[in-house]
Amino acid sequence: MIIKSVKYLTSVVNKNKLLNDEVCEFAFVGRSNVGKSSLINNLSGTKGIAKISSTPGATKMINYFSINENQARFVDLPGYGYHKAGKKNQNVWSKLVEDYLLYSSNLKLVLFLLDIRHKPSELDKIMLNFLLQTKRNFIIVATKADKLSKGAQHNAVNSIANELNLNSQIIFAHSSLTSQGRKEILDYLQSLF
Ligand SMILES: Nc1nc2c(ncn2[C@@H]2O[C@H](COP(=O)(O)OP(=O)(O)OP(=O)(O)O)[C@@H](O)[C@H]2O)c(=O)[nH]1
Ligand SMILES: [Mg+2]
Repeated sequence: MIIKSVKYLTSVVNKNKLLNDEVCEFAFVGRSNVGKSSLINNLSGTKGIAKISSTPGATKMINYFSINENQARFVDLPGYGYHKAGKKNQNVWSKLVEDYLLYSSNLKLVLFLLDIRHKPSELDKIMLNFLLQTKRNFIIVATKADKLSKGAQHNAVNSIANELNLNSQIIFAHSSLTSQGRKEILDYLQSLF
């Protein structure tokens, strides 16, 4: 997929406001801080379109971005798994993410992000099962690949595949710093049209 333009469209906090038209959507799911907004910016080739924060839990709304004047949309979903000190169970799982995955009629593919350096958490596994239950199409993006050598990346991708019982073919190692994996992911998105 060649991205010529990306524009912020709107943000919603309620399932009744989900966009509902003919445009296909690619949604980004993963724990807080895993690199969802950075991946959107990197794929877009525009720095700073999606807000990046070093504070976990920064994205609390569903943010929609229009690609190539509505050829498709990127959907930045709130991250999960963030405990604010003293506020137990706050934001562990946003109902909004669940609602989007259950009810969006536009969703074509979920890009499910996992940090390449870490074993998937219990919440990651719950999310994976949720995606399998809802029968949503997904790929795994193993983020922050620049933090590992090429050899270590290969091992990490295989261990994520083993841990989650998935084919390593659907796991894309990616770095928002070096753009490693960007072309492969965009080619995959293109193949869905
Ligand atoms: N080294 C490296 N750092 C990254 C990469 N992607 C993201 N980061 C850093 O990880 C932190 C979180 O990135 P975000 O893109 O804001 O993460 P997010 O998943 O959108 O986080 P929430 O909106 O809180 O759910 C930031 O400090 C980024 O600079 C990457 O590919 N490589
Ligand atoms: Mg974000």
